[in-house]
Amino acid sequence: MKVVRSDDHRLHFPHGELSDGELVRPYECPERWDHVVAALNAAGMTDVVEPEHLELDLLLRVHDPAYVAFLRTAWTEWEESGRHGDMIPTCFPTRRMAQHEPLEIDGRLGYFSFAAETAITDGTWKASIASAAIAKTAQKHVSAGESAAFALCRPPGHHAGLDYFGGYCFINNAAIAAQGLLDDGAKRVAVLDIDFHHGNGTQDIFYNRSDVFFASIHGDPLSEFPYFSGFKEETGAGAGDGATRNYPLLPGTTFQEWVAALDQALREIDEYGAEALVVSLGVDTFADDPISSFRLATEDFLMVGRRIGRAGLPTVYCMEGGYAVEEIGTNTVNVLIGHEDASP
Ligand code: SP5
Ligand code: ZN
Repeated sequence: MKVVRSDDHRLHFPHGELSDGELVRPYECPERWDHVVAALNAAGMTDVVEPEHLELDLLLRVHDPAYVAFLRTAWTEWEESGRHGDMIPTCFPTRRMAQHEPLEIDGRLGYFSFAAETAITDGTWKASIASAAIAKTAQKHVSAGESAAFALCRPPGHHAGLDYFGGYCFINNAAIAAQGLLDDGAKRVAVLDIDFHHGNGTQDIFYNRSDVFFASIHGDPLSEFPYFSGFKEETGAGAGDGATRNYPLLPGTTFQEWVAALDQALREIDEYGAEALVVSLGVDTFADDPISSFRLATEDFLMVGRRIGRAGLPTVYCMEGGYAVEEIGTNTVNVLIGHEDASP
């Protein structure tokens, strides 16, 4: 399968992440990418493609124009107002408060985000655009007839909503891929989100739409980030009623329990009649992940890919989370190898 990647991800690396009351080295770090590339090379998956240029208009297919404008100029505004540290939001609108977009950059920073663990830094916009271009390019190959492609996105995307960033995500790469599949002819597309965390951003973007089915398997939001979405009763609204499915699972979930949810999600994607699939591929479900609580083992990821491959749908894999840096490569590539083994 084609692998799309770019070195531009290195432009995004904030100095710290607010975690457990301290500013720590970000879990979402550039070495994650290096380990995935090393594992791809070791597995002989070397059909590498450079990303195409991304038309900014495409961002507006899945994000709000005011949010895109904010993200594009945020760092410049910050510097011009005399700040030099990373942009860490400190004040958020809560229930009933988000009525006016503030004029001042601190206010705008909080208005367009939902979590303070994610900072914007000098190269964040460029890296995020490059990451989205990677998803777009992988999608183009699949729309042109490839059975699968892997978008090695960094920063990840599935927590980025219509008009907000957070959870290490700025632009929703999986949403870009799903929209691209539709624009290039698919009538119905499914996004299967197997990252440990609920894909709140992807859900937000497609919640009212019937042309994208969204299914997410994740840590129960009552105890896991992003805390406020991913509950079972969230099933879509309006035209999208019934086109969202959430499988929250308890901390400590084993592969056997997890895979039962996967099989159910795949059945529902089949019943929906998806013509193409986007997989938000996070491997933070791994037992030794430092910020997550499921118990998948390295070998299990082979089985994950086989099951997805058996669905027989043209598939775009987008890299999301996974913070056990030493193992992220093998775990990710195992999914891709499993997929190739199984796909018809
Ligand atoms: C793409 C993705 O996987 N984003 C995840 C963002 C999670 N950010 C907040 C995590 C808080 C975890 N706190 C546990 C710290 C362990 N000492
Ligand atoms: Zn995650």
